Amino acid sequence: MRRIFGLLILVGLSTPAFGAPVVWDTQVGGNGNAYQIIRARYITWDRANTIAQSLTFQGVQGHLATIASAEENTFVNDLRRRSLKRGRWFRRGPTEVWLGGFQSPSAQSAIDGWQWVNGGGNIPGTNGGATYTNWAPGEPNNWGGREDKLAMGFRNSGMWNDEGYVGNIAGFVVEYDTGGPVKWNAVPEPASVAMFGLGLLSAGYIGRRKKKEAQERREYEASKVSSPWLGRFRSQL
Ligand SMILES: [Ca+2]
Ligand SMILES: [Ca+2]
Ligand SMILES: [Ca+2]
Repeated sequence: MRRIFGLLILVGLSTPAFGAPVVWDTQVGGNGNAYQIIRARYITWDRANTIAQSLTFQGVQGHLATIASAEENTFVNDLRRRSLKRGRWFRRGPTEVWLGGFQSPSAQSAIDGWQWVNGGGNIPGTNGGATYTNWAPGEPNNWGGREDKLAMGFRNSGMWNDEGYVGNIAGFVVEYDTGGPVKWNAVPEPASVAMFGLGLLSAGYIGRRKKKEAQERREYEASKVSSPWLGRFRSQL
């Protein structure tokens, strides 16, 4: 069995697929950064982290993606879905991709000690605070006592999972800070009437994104009810 799994790893890693970086355009409320999904089944977080830092786009060094808002999460998750859908075995294959989040080895519980790479600061271990997070219900759960890296794509949703099993991993997300200095959870300060109008527009945009995320969460909850047999496995995710 172990041998078969090893073979699967070799097959998976022998066909890495580097999607082209896609810019999150400031014209549509983005931050100007570029994001790239790299399909590499069963890759470890450490390896993905090293590869991400070795890549450049428009002269800017990459890093595993850091998510500071619901809008950024939606943009990256849409990329993930589009990228993985092209994979022939997607429906049966893993759906999670590594993000640039990890947990300190000295953490005392499942929710403690999470932080972003690239100087992104702490990641709260629970949803609903001032700092954006999108943990799936019940996550992070430190399943098996060995989950200390952050993945997106939990059951093919945009929600996050603390992950430690590469069998669930389809690849990773690289971000390039081509939009300039990183602004963490930046709140726009309207400086003029024009800016105010822009603010109203982006408020509508944010509202739609939040709606979409809420919808996704409802679908997730509904899927739990309609697939009772999944209950046996869900706790392992
Ligand atoms: Ca980011
Ligand atoms: Ca953990
Ligand atoms: Ca978990």
